[in-house]
Amino acid sequence: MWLGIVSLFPDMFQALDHGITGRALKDKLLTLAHWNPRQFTLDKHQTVDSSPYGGGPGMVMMAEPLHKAIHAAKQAAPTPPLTIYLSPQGKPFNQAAAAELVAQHRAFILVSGRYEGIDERVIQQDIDEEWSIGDYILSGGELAAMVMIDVMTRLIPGAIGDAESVSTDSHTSGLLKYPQYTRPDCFNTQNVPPILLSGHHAHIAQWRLKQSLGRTWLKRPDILAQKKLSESDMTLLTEFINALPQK
Ligand code: 4G4
Repeated sequence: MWLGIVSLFPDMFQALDHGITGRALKDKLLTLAHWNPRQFTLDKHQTVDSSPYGGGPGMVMMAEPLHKAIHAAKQAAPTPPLTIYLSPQGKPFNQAAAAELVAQHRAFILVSGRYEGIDERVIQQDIDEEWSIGDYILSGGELAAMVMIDVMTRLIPGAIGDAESVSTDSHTSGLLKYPQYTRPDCFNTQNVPPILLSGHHAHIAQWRLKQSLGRTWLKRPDILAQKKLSESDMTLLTEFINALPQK
């Protein structure tokens, strides 16, 4: 997956040199290329921001350096790219959106805004889609772009080892993850659920599904409402609810 990044702070993306994204970069499953609007001013001391027309607080990223940076990124893309702007006004980005974007097998350009945002004419002329990673305000689009890159990289075939596994991830199944335990089997008087030590793989899978259904019912009823439950799912969930300690 090729990603062109347009940002005033390209060094921030070094955070991706670690862990799963770092390995995907090393293995060339992921390629990042950077364009800094600062490099597209007429001289390097010229500004990339200016006061908003109509007045008001803060500054706005000027159209020309940003447009030139996006244009250069588009020229360098290996295939016609989808150009994405990260903003609080965007469509809500989630696991399903990430899967659909990765399934497009496109090159992507991610535009990260700073200050109070970018000149609207750049959005109209250069941006294909506007996405938001959640209902909160960040100081810049870089962290939002890195969140998108991290989520999407995990969905590239081969980027995640068998040991890590996408298919049992929370949100891939539409359910929250079951509780997990590792050594020792007793910690500060608390034991690991005995079923997990039983070696009965079918029973363990059923216990985990019951926990996933129960936790989703308890913690994220909004997600559970989106999901079609089978007869056996309903039975497991009912057993989970009936086994809860009485309030
Ligand atoms: C565009 C307009 C994305 C971009 C204004 C970016 C939150 C998200 C920015 C701004 C962002 C998100 C500086 C307010 C950069 N904040 N929720 N900030 N601001 O995806």
